[in-house]
Amino acid sequence: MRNDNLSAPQAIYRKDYVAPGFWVDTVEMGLDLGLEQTHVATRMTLRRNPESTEKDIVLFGDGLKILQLRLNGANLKKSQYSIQGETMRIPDAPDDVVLEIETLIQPVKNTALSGLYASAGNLITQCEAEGFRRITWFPDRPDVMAKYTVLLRADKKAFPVLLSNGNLIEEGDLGDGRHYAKWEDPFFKPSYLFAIVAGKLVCQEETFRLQDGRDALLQVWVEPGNLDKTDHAMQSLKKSIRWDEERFGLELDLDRFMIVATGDFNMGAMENKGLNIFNTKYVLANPSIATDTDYAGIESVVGHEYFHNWTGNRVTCRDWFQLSLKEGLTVFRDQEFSADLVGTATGRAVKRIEDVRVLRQVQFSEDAGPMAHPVRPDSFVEINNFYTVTIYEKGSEVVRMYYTLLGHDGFRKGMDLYFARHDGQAVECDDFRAAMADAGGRDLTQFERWYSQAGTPRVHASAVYNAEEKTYVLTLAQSCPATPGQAEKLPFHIPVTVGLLGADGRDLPLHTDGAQAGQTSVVLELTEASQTFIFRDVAEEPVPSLLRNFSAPVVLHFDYSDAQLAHLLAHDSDPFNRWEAGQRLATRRLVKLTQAVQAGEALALDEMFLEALRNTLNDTTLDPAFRELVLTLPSELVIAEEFDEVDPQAIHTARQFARAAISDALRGDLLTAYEDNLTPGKYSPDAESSAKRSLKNLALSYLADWPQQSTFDLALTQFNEAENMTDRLAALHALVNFKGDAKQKKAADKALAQFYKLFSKEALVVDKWFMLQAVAETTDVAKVRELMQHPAFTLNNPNRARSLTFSFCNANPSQFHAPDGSGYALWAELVIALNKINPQVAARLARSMDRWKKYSPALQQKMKAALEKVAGTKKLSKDVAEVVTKALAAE
Ligand code: B3K
Ligand code: ZN
Repeated sequence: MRNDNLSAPQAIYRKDYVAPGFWVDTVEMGLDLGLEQTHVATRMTLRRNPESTEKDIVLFGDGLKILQLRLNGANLKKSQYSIQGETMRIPDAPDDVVLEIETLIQPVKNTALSGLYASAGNLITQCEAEGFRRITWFPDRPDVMAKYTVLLRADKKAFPVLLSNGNLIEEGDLGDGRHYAKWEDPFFKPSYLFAIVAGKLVCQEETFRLQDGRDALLQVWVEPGNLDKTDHAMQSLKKSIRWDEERFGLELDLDRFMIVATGDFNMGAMENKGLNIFNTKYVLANPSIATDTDYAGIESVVGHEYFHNWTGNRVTCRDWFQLSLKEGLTVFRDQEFSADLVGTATGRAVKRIEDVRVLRQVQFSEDAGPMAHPVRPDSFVEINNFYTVTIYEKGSEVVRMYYTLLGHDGFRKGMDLYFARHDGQAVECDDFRAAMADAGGRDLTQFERWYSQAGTPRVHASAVYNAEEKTYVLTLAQSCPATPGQAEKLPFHIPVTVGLLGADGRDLPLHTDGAQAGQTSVVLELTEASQTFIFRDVAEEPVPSLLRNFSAPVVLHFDYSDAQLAHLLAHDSDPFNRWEAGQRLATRRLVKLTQAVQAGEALALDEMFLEALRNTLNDTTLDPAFRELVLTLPSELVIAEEFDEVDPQAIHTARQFARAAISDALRGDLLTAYEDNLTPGKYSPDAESSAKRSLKNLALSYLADWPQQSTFDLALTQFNEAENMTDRLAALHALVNFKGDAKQKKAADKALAQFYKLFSKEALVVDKWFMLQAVAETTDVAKVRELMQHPAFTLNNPNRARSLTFSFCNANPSQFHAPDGSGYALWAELVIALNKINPQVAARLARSMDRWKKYSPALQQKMKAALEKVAGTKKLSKDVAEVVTKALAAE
């Protein structure tokens, strides 16, 4: 875990993969559970793998006290094995081995929240990626799949509930106030899917009839007091099970499926076989504490973890370089699940736009920075640093491209073939690609480059219309910027979905290779550096709608005029590109405004743009959620990507100016939108009412950007009268960011204090309270430091740490990048403090400095100093060391 020699964090390479020397068939574990101390006895049967070049038994362990080590019944002497770092080697073992190991661990001291740890007096595990080795010595690698039986013993009062993977086969009393439970998982699984939970928990449970007629017991376990917040998670679980049956023909393979919520968790959730463990953030909801976004997040994460049961658990990864095999595919599946649940075409588009926004904002930036890596990386120092937006979100885009290339039915055939071939195996990304290629009868050899080449490809489109010949000739050229360790890139296989719009805004019929009669969208396959596509019988000069539905994760350039973009925004039959046209119009203006701010020139927003926004806002035939997306300006981070040298304050000033100008020009329209989209009555998180709230609250936030007493009153009334968290939080946001007078400021502070008082017992709401302040325009470094002194703040809890400090460093750029470097100094202190507590969380925060080379020389110098300060810290975890070393190596 620790790495004192920063100059050379040890990387491991994909090319060095060697199959395990021994397979493990069965694992029996007995755990005597205690917070201070847990005793772990493991008995495993191993069998030599004759196909491996590895001859030793190789086990991994981290921070374990060994009490006993026996091989085939005899104690192993110190001379019979060696331990180096986390690796134990036992040479000269017979072909069939029974290993018995006893270890002692201390859950309360485990602040890294990996392995077995304590949370609110309960015991919880997190084993992915390499946490199992913090419980016992084991061949802790995903290609070693075994059957587990787990016996849990504990004090009845302290740990009335004892859970593990699979089925409960026995439970009973041990006397002395102790009891036991025995669990058996009938499926072979890798150690990273092992889980136990013990403690004071209560559950909501339900029997659910599966499509094949079996009944499954579904349970959602929470701390007492939270039982009234489990309904939405349970509903989401049932929808997930049904959806996987219907869409992919995949059944739940267990009689029992459990979800457990914990407030101390490094990430969102974990797909342990039959015993999913979740961050409370993705389980607990009721209208007064959770927003529409929270409700949607719960549905999608519950789905995601459930879908892993097939894509991840039944078919798992050969090694961690293949992580996207399960993550990219499962993200694609959860995105489709959410889209299918909404059902409507615009509903799907709204979901698509939201997903692409995340991709562009975070993944494109990762792909352009020092941590850029392919979807299937070739090396890493710390695997936990590779649970990235590239593996997850870009990985999902790669899966979506198969879907685009093969079509709905073709993709399903590919999935069926993948499971037919690989159920019960640990495989590679190439195996998934082969299943898709074979099922679809397609050559997908070149498609492999999406897995091996990092960086975001650029596609330059240009077109010539020949009025006499009625041809439209579209040329697509691709390139990809260099990334660390990868200077040269070869052409990708890029599906580019294209349509052509006539002057009346309607789609023109397409006559081109591959297009059927009547088709108005066609998937062009760009495989060369440059390719030309000819459309015939094109009656008039069209406006091209390119990369419809964002058919590939690329940056597309086309020299659109403003008029063409306005035309697309008003008419494109592809809702994604309609939105995209609006974003292009906005980005153009925000870049110009930023330059004007820098040059000290007067700022203005043109009527044409305002008119386009006004028309969209007032078009009540459009889904309110879609209008909200069009009216939302590109974020400061997205605007920053347009510049070689980023000026965060100028971008902020420019964007704020644009917001105020829109507020001023569209005032009446915004008020109407506000009034028209009220959702009186009982709260429901359904798509229709949450869409209305999103537009209404966007209108409110715009209105508040052109400060008037009436708007302040509107926000205050909404805050006081809100019957759900979505409206209350949006109102508080408007109040806190209101550029008002002293009296209004006082009233806003009062609301903030009231909010805290009202919800001080709800950890997830207190997180929101910190976050709202972290991203407020006026929150500077000093204010963050003040908030860090608040009694409710702690770095020990990942959600709390993220709510204030991560939000500030990542989502308040104009304050974080204060010219005096105070934000960077704070960042360094935080990373160093977190490094001692929780390396995974520390390494995430360390990523805030990734793009330091994009700032002015003066800022760069200060950022470099902060990075060096962290890099020079003693006992730096390899998690943090990898991130800062790579950042410092950036050119
Ligand atoms: N597979 C887990 C992530 C584990 C992260 C380990 N550092 C959650 C998920 O992707 O579903
Ligand atoms: Zn996942």
